[in-house]
Amino acid sequence: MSKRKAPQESLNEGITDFLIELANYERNVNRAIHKYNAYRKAASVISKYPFKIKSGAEAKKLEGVGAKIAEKIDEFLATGKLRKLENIRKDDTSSSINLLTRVTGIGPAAARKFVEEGVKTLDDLKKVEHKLNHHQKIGLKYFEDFEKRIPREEMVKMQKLILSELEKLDPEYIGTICGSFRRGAESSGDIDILLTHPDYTSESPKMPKLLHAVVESLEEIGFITDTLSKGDTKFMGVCQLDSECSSFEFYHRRIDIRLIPKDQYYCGVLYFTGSDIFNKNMRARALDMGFTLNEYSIRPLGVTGMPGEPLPVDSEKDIFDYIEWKYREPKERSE
Ligand code: DCP
Ligand code: MG
Repeated sequence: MSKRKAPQESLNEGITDFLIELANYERNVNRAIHKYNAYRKAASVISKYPFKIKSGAEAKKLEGVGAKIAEKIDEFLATGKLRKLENIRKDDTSSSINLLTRVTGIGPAAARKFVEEGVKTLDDLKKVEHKLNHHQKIGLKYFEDFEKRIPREEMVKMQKLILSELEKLDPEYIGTICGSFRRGAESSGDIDILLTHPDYTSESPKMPKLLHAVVESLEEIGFITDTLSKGDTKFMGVCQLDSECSSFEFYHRRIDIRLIPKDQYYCGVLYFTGSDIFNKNMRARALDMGFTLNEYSIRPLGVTGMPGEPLPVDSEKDIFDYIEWKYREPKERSE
């Protein structure tokens, strides 16, 4: 999961920008995840609205924009700013917490704790490096790199390299680069790889070797440079393309690799392709049609509301078919 989201471009960028800033404030400083979701949702519908918004009332007609957000839009349209945001930006504690949560490995709770101890800047963090765990140390070391979006061209290079390593190790591996890249984004925040193998299913014993062999070979060729965490089914780390053939030094990038049983693979691919808003809508549709859908499986709901056994899934399309939705290409899954 990447921490930096692509800025939304739209006719109403001023509005969507302030909504996203408020969303981050609610999540990082107040740990109010519902408010965070509400602001994100409003920003998302407004970013798709094809007209320049002229009043809060106009925006309020959109789903997900309520009275309070409409009021803020009116204030912003009238004055070009928002008192609430001005105050938040002025508030030393809030802005320090916001900054520290940009370091991977530091969540809202850890950020608050650091700030309460007087650790408020990246320089402060460097001074208390002994208090950071391994993940946080790496997050601090590559702070600038991880803030940079990855151009699609570079994503394509990394895809080629990763898939060719898989092929060399065992042609039966199936790998998919998911996330915004799969949706066709011009830039991505990180690399999300899903991995499976026909020998590995949810009935078979765990097969961590399948994951570790891939990680080790990517380390050997110098592509994976650091490990944040490595379990039986999930690797989180850092990678960097070789700069040998170009004068340009590539940035370090965040990479996650997940090993998924074959029978759960396409529910995983669907989930990790996103977008998160599309996923929410698809889960809601599944519920309406009497199914429960998550990153592992789709299961029918019985009359009592108890989920039954997972349904067989051999492609993403199978999942769309169960809920009687027309298949949507990844590019068409922004919401
Ligand atoms: N996801 C989700 N709900 C979450 C987090 C993630 O449904 N709360 C899914 C949808 C995302 C995918 O996982 O598309 C990958 O998460 P990222 O945070 O990496 O999101 P993207 O890849 O879409 O964007 P970015 O380009 O910023 O990495
Ligand atoms: Mg991503």
